[in-house]
Amino acid sequence: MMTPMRYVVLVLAIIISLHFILSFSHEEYGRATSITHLKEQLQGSGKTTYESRPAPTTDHTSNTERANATFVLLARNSDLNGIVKSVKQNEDRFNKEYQYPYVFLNEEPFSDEFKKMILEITSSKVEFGLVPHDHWFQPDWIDEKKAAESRGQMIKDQVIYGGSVPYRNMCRFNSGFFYRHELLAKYKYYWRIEPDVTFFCDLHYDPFKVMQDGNKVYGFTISLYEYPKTIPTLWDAVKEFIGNHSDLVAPGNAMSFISDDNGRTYNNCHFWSNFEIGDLDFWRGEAYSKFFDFLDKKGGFYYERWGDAPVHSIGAALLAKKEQIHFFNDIGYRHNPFQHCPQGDLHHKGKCWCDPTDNFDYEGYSCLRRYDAMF
Ligand SMILES: Nc1nc2c(ncn2[C@@H]2O[C@H](COP(=O)(O)OP(=O)(O)OP(=O)(O)O)[C@@H](O)[C@H]2O)c(=O)[nH]1
Ligand SMILES: [Mg+2]
Repeated sequence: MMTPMRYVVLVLAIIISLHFILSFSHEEYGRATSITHLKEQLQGSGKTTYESRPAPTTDHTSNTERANATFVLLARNSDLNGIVKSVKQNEDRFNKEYQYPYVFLNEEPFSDEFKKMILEITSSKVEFGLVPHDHWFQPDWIDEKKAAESRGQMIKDQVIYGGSVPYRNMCRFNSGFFYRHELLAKYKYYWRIEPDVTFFCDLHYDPFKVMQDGNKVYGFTISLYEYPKTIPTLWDAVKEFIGNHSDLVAPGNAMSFISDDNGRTYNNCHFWSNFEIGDLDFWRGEAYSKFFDFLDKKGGFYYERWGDAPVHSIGAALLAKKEQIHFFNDIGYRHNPFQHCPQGDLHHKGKCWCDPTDNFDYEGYSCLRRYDAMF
């Protein structure tokens, strides 16, 4: 006869044996029930800066086929409607096939509503990150009196966003900090997406693979002239940098895209950075890091209103070979008030829904001709 105590011991022994058998035979079970995992569950993940949803288990494409890449979206909670429009189109035109992950960044925590809406419209892995304070806000060493005077003058001169400090924080963050965020550390390529943009065409290939296979560092769809009033001393700073660091300037670079007199003056051409597909390692590398630090110390992000578009464009044009900058001609794209609408065969292939006659490529204010002329 077995006493009740013996029953309890027997049942416990069976449960423990089953646990060990399952731990060895089923990797997922072992991971889920490991002491470390249970400890993490009790304590939280230990990361205070972000929350995330893991990659889907029904991944259509194997990791070996995909590039090491992510979408990056900097946004405020109030940008939710515009962000949802952009992400939904990105999913429909491209990403539902590939399921590349998303990283959302904000200097304030994302609201539950924001996170819920995003998770509704993609089944990809999504991470929500907080921008570290020092990567966002105006540094203490900036002379606020001087900065305020400049903002006042720009308001008088009706410079767009001329009076805005948050806009300047955003431009500086995008110029020199986004690629250092811990959530991006594991990725090599990124695709920047903004609120309220339009993707017109179906993409039948993986642009990240184009970057990877062609050793590209920067991809664009629209290029145009910067407002000179936002960057009065930027080119002087760039020339000083080139003078001090000629070794960092790439041979065969794209100087002729940004200067018509071999570097004496800036022609204000830049790639429109609200769309970017780029190599994070290029921004994180020695040449661009030194370039950004040098510009940052000049204070022009606050004393003027240097944008991330000219800063990225000049950096890519000078510190990479011109062939490493790629025009994504078949990506139909709009960020108000301009759009790139693929022409002819490309329009047909992508089943694009933009009006081919509404195309910025060779309008007077576009810089695409200068890009074409390099090749
Ligand atoms: N978290 C956060 N994101 C911002 C802030 N300002 C701008 N952004 C984001 O930064 C990107 C660029 O800002 P936009 O306001 O679109 O700037 P823009 O493209 O020059 O101007 P628009 O013509 O208004 O689109 C977008 O992804 C915005 O959502 C801010 O203060 N905080
Ligand atoms: Mg925008």
